[in-house]
Amino acid sequence: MQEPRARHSFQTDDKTLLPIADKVMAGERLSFDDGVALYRTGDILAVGWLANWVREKLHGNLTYFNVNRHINPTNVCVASCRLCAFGLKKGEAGTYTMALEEAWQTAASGYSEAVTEFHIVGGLHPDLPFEYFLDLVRGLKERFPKVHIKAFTMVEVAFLAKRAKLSIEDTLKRMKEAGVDSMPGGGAEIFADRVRHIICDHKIDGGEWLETARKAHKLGLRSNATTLYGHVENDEDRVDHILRLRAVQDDTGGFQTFIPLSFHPENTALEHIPKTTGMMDLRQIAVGRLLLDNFAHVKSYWQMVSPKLAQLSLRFGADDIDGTVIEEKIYHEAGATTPQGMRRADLVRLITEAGREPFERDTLYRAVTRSEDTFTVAV
Ligand code: V47
Repeated sequence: MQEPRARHSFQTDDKTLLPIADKVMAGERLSFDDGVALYRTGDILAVGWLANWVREKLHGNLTYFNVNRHINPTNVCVASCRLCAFGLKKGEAGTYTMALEEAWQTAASGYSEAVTEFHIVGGLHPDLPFEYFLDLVRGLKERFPKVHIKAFTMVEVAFLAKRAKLSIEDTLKRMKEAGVDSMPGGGAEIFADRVRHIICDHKIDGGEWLETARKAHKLGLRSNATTLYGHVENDEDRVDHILRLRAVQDDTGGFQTFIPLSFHPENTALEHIPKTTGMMDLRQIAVGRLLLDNFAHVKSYWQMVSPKLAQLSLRFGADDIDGTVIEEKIYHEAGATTPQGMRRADLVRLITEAGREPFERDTLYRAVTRSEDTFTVAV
C-alpha cells in the first residue's frame, strides 16, 4: 500500500475547505454543511485532492474492475419515469421480453472471456410472474454455477413482492434461494420526495428503497447504491441522498460500492435538460468518496461518464471502473455514445495508463485469476 501524502501538501485558496480538510485528515466524519460546501466550492482540484487522499489511504494504487455481462430481460415497464428512455408500455412498438431460453442464451453469448458476474435488471412488467424471474436465475445458476448473479434493484423487488403478494423479506429470501448472490444499486436516483415526484414518481419512495436495502443486507445479500445526478436536484438533495445511504450503512454494513450515475437526457421526457459536464461528474465522485466514510468503494462507471473521464476519476476518489458490461441498453436508449462493452484488455489499459494498478475482482471484491476462458476466485 502506498502511504497517503501528508497534510501539508493540501493547498487551496478557498478558506471554507480548510476545516473540512482537517476533518478528513483526522478521519472525522463530515457533516451535511461540509457536503454542501464541497459542492459549492470553485476549487474542484482541492476537492479531488482530498478525495484522492482518502482513496489512496483505503486502496493504495489498486483499481478494481470485473468481467461482467448485463442482461435486461424485458423493457416493458408499468412505470413512466421521466428520467428513463429504456422502459416502454406493454404493446408499444419496440418492446421486448426474453423467453427464458433466450435470456440463458444471451448470458452465454459474447466474448470468449469467461464472465464472473451477470448483472440483471429490467422493467416492471405487468404480467410476468415472480416465478419467471426465479426460473431465470435458477437456469443461469444451473448453466453457469461459477458466475455471481447480481440481480434486481430494490425497485424491482418491491414491485415483485406486491405482485406475488409476499413480504419484502420473503421475496428476497426466495430470490436468494433461487441463486441471487447480491443486488445492484439502481433505482435510488435522488431520495428527496420533491425530486422523485418529477423524475420517477411511479417508483417506490426513497424511504422504501432504503428499507428494502436494509432488509436485503439483514438477509446477507450485499448490494450497491447509486445516485442519479444532473437533472432537477440541488446540492442539498445530493448531500441528503448520500447521508441517508451513510446512515443505513452504519446499521447494516451491507453496501459495497457507491456509484454516481450521470443523467442522460436524450429520448427521455426531460430531454430539455443539458447533459452533465466533466466537472460535475468528477465532483460527484469526489464528494461521494469524502462523505461516505463507511463505504469501501466508489465506482466511476465508464459507460456513464466515458472511458476518458473514468480514467481521470481514478485521481478524484474512484477506485473502481465497473466491468466489460458487453451489452449496455439503458443509457444507450438515452443517447450514450460510449461503446456498449469493452474487452478486459481495454479496461486494463485504461487503468494502467492512469498510473493505477489493475485488480480484477469478482462482485465481492475477491481477487480473480484467469487463463483465457476460465477463472478462479481467491476465497
Ligand atoms: O436506476 C436510467 C439509471 C440505473 C437513465 O450496481 C439512467 O454495480 C442516466 O443502477 N440517464 C440503472 N441514467 C443502472 C444501475 C447500475 C449501473 C452499473 C452498475 C451498477 C451496480 C448499477 O440507470 C437506474 C437509473 O438511475 N438510468 N435512465 C438515463 N436516462
